[in-house]
Amino acid sequence: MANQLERVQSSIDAKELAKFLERDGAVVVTNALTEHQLAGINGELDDAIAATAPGLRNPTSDRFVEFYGARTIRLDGLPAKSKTFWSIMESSFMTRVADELLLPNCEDYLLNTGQLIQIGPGETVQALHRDEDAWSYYKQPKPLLQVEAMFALSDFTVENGATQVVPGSHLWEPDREAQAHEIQRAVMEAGSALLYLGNALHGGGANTTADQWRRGMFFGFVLGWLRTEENMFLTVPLEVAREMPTRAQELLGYKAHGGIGVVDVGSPMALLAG
Ligand SMILES: O=C(O)CCC(=O)C(=O)O
Ligand SMILES: [Fe+2]
Repeated sequence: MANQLERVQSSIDAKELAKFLERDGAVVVTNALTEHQLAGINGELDDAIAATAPGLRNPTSDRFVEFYGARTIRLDGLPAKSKTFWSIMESSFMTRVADELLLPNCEDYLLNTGQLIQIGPGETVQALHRDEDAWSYYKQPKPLLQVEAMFALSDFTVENGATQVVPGSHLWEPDREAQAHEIQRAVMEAGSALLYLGNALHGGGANTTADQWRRGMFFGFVLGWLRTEENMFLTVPLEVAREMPTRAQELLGYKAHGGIGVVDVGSPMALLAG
C-alpha cells in the first residue's frame, strides 16, 4: 500500500519531525506560519507579484521553460522583498529540523531558496523530480544535501495545483518511476507547509481552475559547502543584508564554511559591519 502523507503540528519535537522525514521523505506541517506572518508576507509581496509576468525571463536552459511553467509566477530574493521572511527564515521547526538532518554533514547550512511560486489557471502538471538533482554531478552514495519546504500562502487544493509528492520515494532507486496510486497531494490550508527531503519525488500540481492562483513559498536549506540554487549575494543587496539579524545574515552565506566562501581570505561578516 502506498504511504500516506502524515500531518503534524509545527510545535512537534525536532527529533520526532526528523523521524517522520527519514521514514516518509515528506510531511505536512500545520500552523507553520502564524497568522501575523502569513498576512505580513502576503501583503509585502502583493505588489511585486502583480508586477511580475508568468514564465521565465532568462532561462539557463530550454528545459527549464516547461519545468518552471509558462503560467507560473516566480520571484526570488524574498529576504530582500519581505521583512517577514526574516522571521520565517529562523522559523523554529525549519532550523531545528535542519540542525537534526544537515548538521551531521556540515558546519552550518545555508538558505538555498527564498522563492515565491504562484501557479496560475491553466498551468500544467510539473514533472516529478528530486530537488537534489540540481547537484546531479554528485553521484550516489551521497549524504542528504537538502531540506526544503513548500509553504502554502493561499489554500492548496487539488484543483488549484497542490504539490504532488511521493512518500517513501526518498528511499527508492533513482530510476524507479512513481505509479499514480503512489502520488499524494499536499492539500493544506494557508499557513501550513509541505516539508520534504531533497531526495523525495515531488512537483507542482496542475491548476485546473479558471480563476484561482495557488500561492506558495519554496524555502529550504542545503549543506553549507554546496553552491546554493539561488545566488543570495545578488538577489539580496548588501545594504539589505546589513539590516538583517545576524543569524539571517549567516544563513544567506555571510558566514564562511571553514575556508569556503571567504572574503579577503577571512569572514564575510566583516563586510556587513562597514
Ligand atoms: O510549486 C510546487 O508545488 C512545487 C515546485 C517545485 O517543486 C520546484 O519548482 O522545484
Ligand atoms: Fe521541486
